[in-house]
Amino acid sequence: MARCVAVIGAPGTGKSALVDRFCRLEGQSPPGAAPTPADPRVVGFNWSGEPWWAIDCPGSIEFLQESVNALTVADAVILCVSPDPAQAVLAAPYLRAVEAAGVPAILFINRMDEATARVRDIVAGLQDYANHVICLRQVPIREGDKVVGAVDLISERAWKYREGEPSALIALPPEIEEREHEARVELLEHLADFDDWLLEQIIEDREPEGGPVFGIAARVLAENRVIPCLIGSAGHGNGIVRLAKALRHEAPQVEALAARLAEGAGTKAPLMAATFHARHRRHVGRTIWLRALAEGVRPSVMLGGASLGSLVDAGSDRAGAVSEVPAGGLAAAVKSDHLPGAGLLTRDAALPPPDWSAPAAGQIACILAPVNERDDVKLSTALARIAADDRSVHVSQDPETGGQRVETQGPIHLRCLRETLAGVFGVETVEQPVPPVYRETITRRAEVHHRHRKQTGGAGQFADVKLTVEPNGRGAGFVFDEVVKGGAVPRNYIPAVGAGAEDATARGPLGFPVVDVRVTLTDGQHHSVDSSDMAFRIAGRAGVAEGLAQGVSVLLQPYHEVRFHVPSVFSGALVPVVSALKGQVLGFDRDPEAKGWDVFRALLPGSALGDLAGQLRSVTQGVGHFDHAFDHYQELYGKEAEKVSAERAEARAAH
Ligand SMILES: Nc1nc2c(ncn2[C@@H]2O[C@H](COP(=O)(O)OP(=O)(O)OP(=O)(O)O)[C@@H](O)[C@H]2O)c(=O)[nH]1
Ligand SMILES: [Mg+2]
Repeated sequence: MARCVAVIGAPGTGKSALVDRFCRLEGQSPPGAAPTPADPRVVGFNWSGEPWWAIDCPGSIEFLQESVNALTVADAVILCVSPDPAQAVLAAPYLRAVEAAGVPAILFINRMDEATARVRDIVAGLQDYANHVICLRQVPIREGDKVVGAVDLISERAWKYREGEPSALIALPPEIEEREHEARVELLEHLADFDDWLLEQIIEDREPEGGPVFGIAARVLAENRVIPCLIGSAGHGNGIVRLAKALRHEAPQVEALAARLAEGAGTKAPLMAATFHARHRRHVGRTIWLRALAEGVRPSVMLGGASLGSLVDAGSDRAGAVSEVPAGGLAAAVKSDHLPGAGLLTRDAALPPPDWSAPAAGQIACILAPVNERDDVKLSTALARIAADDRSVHVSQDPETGGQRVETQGPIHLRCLRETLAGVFGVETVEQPVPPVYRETITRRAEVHHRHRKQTGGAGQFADVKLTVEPNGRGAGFVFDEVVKGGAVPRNYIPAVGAGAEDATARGPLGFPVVDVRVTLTDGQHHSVDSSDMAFRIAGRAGVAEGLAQGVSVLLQPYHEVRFHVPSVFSGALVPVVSALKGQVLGFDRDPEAKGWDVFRALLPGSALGDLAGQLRSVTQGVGHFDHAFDHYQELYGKEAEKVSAERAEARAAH
């Protein structure tokens, strides 16, 4: 039965080089690069008489969702890391995703040809970000500074690396015996935490044999108890066979994945398949990548509530049709628009993907407008289709401008999205900044008297109102009230005055919507023939507009509560970032959901959100992210306020 491994990790850690090596294990030539930086590369290969699939995920943190999606369909994951302990933090987002997913994971310290640090220090650096114990399974053999081979700590066999070829078995070099013994004891102790037999052997001071220990290692990985760590160099082809053997013996079969997914989804109906990627192409339409979790996935069967279209090879999706995907196999579906880009499929329904795979909040926002105005509808349709498949894109209508507000994970993600819009959907776009949502209010109470009277031809219009317009508490919004006595304004007209008052708050003297104002109708007059709802509404609006003009306006700027999710080592570095943006630090706590991470909370003015992703990434080596929610409005005075008001006036004059 085919098994599937997701290969994830920070950029340049050698994921693609490793997957190429897997292909070459049995002489297959590796396929070319993924079509775009946003796409995973899906590669099928054979190994020891068994079919395998590797999902070579993009490394950029902006496409982390692709790695997360791949975790939903993988039997095991290989997390590639650099041998530099200073870069351990770059693996933190991936360790976080792996632990949230509960998928068996193997760490692969790649680029050992460049390693200068001790392997135990590299592992210690990574351990800061993992709740699972990371178990070193090999120790390197060094000649001078150079790593020339490795010892397997279970079999206690030593291997000398050979350039681009399988390593040669050698006798255990005497100088490494002590280190080997120490590391082996540590490994066995970790494994013994999950195996009574092994614990007994250790207590009785017996040397356990390799065979049973390999069996324990396989079970412990399948049960997701520890994260084993292997070492090598994809670039030089070293340690690859050992890693591939670990996969072959230790990665669970697809039934384990199907059971885990079904339990998470709480479904009784058998899961037939899971989808993990979608791509739109001009003329071809939409292609969806899936993994069969059971037998019986073939064209025209019921899958996900409708008939499945055709299937093509998952690796070279231009190649021939596939008539059946065996359980565990991958394929790409075309003409199956009912399938979600990521989801779990029974025969009759498409269920949502697991909760732990939920997307991150958008990190940068802009408004996308079509270059050609006629493409308005086309743009919104295309954006809706893209966002349905890529959950890390968030599209909404901007309440201020009515335009298409698009939030992505960063500038490369946005560029890829715009290329898809242009190349696939034929919509060229321009990027516009999201205007900050300023508001205004008044600081002084005003009393106004407004009479609306019109005598044109037939029926006239008459309404007379006396109003107080006064500041309301911050955040209390707009309130309309009345204290009219003796029917001076008949009851049935009062709601019209209120509606008119509210109309007037749509735009205040500074040009922004008015909030936190209380309007009270105190008195007035009516006419038995000429008064109407309309007349009172007009009077209410004009009266409140006058009151606002007298009330001394101030600008209000929005403040958001921002939650930064960062490895704890960076929390201190956020303090100056928040101060420079005129924000206020609220505090930080350990993130209960991710080892080694903090949630750092701050209040920041809305105008700071635009550049926040860039600043956050520069102080967290690219790995931090944030989410935010509107918190409150706060007065803005002085030069800044003048600048905003002047810009608003200019914008209105231009329209
Ligand atoms: N020295 C050395 N270089 C390596 C090794 N593995 C990969 N490389 C090189 O590192 C660079 C990046 O390797 P890739 O395989 O493209 O890395 P990746 O993780 O797929 O990168 P992204 O897909 O961009 O995230 C390439 O130039 C590789 O040739 C290795 O073991 N040793
Ligand atoms: Mg790559």
